[in-house]
Amino acid sequence: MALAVLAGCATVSVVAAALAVALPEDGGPESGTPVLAAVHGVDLGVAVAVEPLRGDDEYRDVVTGNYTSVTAENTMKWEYVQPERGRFDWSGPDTVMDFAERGGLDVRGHTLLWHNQLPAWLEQGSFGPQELRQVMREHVGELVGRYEGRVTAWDVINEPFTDEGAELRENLWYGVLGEDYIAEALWVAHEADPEARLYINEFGIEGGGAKADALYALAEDLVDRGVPLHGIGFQSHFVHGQVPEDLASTMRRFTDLGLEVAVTELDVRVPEPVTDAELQAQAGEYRHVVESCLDVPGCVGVTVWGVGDGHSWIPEWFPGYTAATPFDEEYRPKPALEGIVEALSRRPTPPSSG
Ligand code: 9MR
Repeated sequence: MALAVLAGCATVSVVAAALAVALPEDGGPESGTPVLAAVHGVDLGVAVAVEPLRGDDEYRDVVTGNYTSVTAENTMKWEYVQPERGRFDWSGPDTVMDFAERGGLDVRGHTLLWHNQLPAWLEQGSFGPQELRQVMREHVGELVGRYEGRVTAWDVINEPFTDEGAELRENLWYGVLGEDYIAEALWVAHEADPEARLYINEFGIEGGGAKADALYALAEDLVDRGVPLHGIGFQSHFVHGQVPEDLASTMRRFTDLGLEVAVTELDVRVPEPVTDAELQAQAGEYRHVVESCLDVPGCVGVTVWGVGDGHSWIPEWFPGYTAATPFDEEYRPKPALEGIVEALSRRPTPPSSG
């Protein structure tokens, strides 16, 4: 997005220019968050699902009115894109791409190599290294190549470490190809779209600790070897009351390696029953996460995981928790949105002070 050139500019004239750039022709955004994000040169993104993008006007309006980028929540995952070997289904990914391009939104591609949401033929197949390498090349080449030049960043590697630990996860790729599956996939994605920013996306690293240290060591090694790794995604699936204070310092470790970082899947789940006081406190947590990103010059954006509480993965995966996103089930803005606005309303940092 051309808005990146606005990063860090503090003068009134540049803010006015940002307003001119970012305001859609059909009227101003409800909350002004796209304009505010543009002033800081960051993306404010949201994960989207295909069905409501096709059939729910309100859903679409929340996205275009409040966000500057989208991530496909599920439809670019392997099980949907290549449900049978050699048969690619582009209907879902094309819906997301077309919607984004019509609305002038950036797209984050999610995700290429992961241990979840694999089609049965792949998960249950038995592949030797040569064939699995070929399967990986075909899939990554087809998917990344189809949208070459249209996807800002790809989560090439998703959740490479074990849930709690600092060991590489023994997924399909690791089991057959060994640790270097990570570098290989990054190279293949880079060949398919040399402009796309290529990420490792992980959870449980946001506040530092052994897993963050292990990811740092991996990233440092890849950078030293000249592998095309450009960014680290901080998924940021938080529990209310447990959002790490020192998010910015963890991000800075990675930007000091010359990488960019992004908050890629932010939500803050609250135990039921949810009180107004908790929603107010949650607003402070959303504010803190966005402020942390703005505090780090190499942080390029924050993506929220779900357009509203009615489209969030949380109630299904964490029974007893809810209210994790900035809009409620009726798409009414919640205090969390105000938290984001407050964070983005501060004066942009001039680039020289970064
Ligand atoms: O939000 C996604 C949910 O709809 C799916 O059922 C789930 C399947 O594993 O994946 C969710 O998205 C995940 C993302 O792709 C990777 N990081 C964790 C997210 C939440 O599980």
